[in-house]
Amino acid sequence: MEIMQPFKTEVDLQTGVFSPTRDIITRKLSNMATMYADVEAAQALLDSGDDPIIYEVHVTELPEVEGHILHCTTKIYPGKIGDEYFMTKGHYHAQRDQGEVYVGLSGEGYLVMQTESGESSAIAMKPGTAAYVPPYWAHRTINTGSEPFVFFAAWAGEAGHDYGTIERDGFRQLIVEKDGHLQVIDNPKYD
Ligand code: PAN
Ligand code: ZN
Repeated sequence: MEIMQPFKTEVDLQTGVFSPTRDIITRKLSNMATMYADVEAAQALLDSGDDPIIYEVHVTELPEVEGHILHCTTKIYPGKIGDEYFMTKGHYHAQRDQGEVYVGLSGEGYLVMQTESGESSAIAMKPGTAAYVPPYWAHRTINTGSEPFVFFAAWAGEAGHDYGTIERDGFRQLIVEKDGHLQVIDNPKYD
């Protein structure tokens, strides 16, 4: 591996914005409409001409190879599709034996995880929460508050991302608001 020069990024702890500006990935509802449990509600919103930004990811550009530590901030906007809060797509790491660390910066949310052998976990996050995604756990974050939920993440360069498994199967647990209360429920479409 070549010697790289050290560098730093100033992170706005409220918004997650990187300075100097790095790459920004924007995910709109149209990029993930079928991932919400209430597909009809998602489609109705799109049909009305509304395609809200669900989340943005500010990423450092680093080689995706062993030895490097990739890092980014994610800002999930507040909102719901049907009863389900705005969330990330979620993924397994392509190399399943690679973990990750998340640190809550602002707002509040949940980190939902699951393994391919049937385990599930839902961890509440707030500013200052360092949450660990161990190897083999798929992970998705959800904004359960009324302000943007912002967190920092760091993971191994060789981990890679497998979105297809979650796009096909979804998550076992959903984070929804029912009767004005947050609930962690079983996904009726998961089998
Ligand atoms: C995070 C996620 C980020 C966006 O950096 O990539 O929060 O979520 P999706 O990748 O599921 O769209 C991470 O887990 N990296 O490995
Ligand atoms: Zn990850």
